[in-house]
Amino acid sequence: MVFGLLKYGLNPRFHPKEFIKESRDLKPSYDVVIIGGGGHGLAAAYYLARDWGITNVAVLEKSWLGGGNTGRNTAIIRSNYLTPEGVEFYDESVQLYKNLSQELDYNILYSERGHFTLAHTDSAIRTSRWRAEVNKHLGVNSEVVYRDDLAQMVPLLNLSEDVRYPVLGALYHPPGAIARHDAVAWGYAGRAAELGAEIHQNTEVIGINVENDKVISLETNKGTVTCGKVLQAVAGQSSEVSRLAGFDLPIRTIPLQACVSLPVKPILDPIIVSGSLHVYISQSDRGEFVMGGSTDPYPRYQTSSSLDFMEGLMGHILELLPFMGELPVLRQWAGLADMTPDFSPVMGETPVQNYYIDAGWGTWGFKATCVSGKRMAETLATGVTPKILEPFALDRFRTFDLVGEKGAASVGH
Ligand code: FAD
Ligand code: PYC
Repeated sequence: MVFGLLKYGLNPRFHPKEFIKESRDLKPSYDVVIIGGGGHGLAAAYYLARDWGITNVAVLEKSWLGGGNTGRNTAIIRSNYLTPEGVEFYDESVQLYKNLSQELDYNILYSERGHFTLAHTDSAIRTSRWRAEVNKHLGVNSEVVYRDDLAQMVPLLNLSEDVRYPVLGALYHPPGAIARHDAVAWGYAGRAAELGAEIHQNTEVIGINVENDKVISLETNKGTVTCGKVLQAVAGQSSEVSRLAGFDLPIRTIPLQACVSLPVKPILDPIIVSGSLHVYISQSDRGEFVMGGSTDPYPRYQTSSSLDFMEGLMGHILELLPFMGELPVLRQWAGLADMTPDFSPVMGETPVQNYYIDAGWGTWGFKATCVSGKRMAETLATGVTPKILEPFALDRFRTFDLVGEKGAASVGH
């Protein structure tokens, strides 16, 4: 190995394989332009090429691939939602995720851990039963477990009754998983580029030209690009970008913070969430404890971290897992969560013809990367909204046909 490193490291004629084929100049025109090089935009580019043979595609990313929420999330993947529409949708993503490393030939470190949503009150137990029933009805593995089960299954959990909010039980979801989040973006980018899509980093969309209610071209910091269809997949900037196209979204953008501890040997296998305590925690394959809580208390476009958040989070984490008092926090960061009124995404057509959105991903969109990419690609390619996406149309806020998932969000927000 040492000799190999020296041989190749010092050899000027050895060029490592370029994993993501770099695109240089923008062409004047594309069949499809995707705004946003996060997991969702890159997955859509990949499925457009793989499933529909559409490769005259450009992904425009204003900074670097996965530098938005894709590289900032806590990587939890699950389908234990509350509504039948949500469960069916997220379950399709979980199924796609399971085989993604093989499919992309890129290790996304998918790791099935089991996911526990703790219940500290009778009403939380009732919601857990409700979710378990809806999940089972749709073939998703979830069940309610109680204190004796938890003592066996998560021995590190503090089950004392002498705390502010004793644990009564939990919704247990065995397929709950984590993955290496930026590898998901890189894997999709690599394969999409290999199939012919162009990926342009440092390329920001700054204007959208609409004529007779139809998108015609985009203004970027590198010039004008005409386009057949456009997919907007910009997560925390959704309202800003849709405004460039001339319409508003029912979204409030609120920072969501997270942090990791120093890495230690593996001691916590499952993912633990407490809605009442507003915390969630898992241990990554690197050994770091990955932790987060609620969104910040007010909307704004800032990704600064706060001591306030850290104090609140740690107060609750120490109650659940007292050994965490031994571990220093290593890093803290924030992303921008686009919150919809019903805690479900917005996908599909917009008031502007040929302009589609994939938005409203709040605190829940990483797990949906595969399904949204695949199904948005189908929508763009066929011009028809697939059945599985119909409940998530923008129009639902006019007809008040909401898909209420607040009770299944990771924590209360
Ligand atoms: P992004 O990855 O944000 O990509 C959008 C891209 O668009 C960005 O790279 C941005 O630079 C680019 N862009 C913006 N404007 C423009 C423009 N004008 N021109 C060109 N490019 C532009 N979800 C889960 O399912 N599980 C979790 O455990 C989880 N934890 C989270 C923890 C935190 C702290 C945060 C912040 C979010 C979490 N989420 C989680 C939510 C999840 O991260 C997002 O919903 C998801 O990553 C959205 O992916 P995306 O590809 O749509 O957006
Ligand atoms: O959707 O499971 C989730 C999640 C966990 C943390 C943030 N979102």
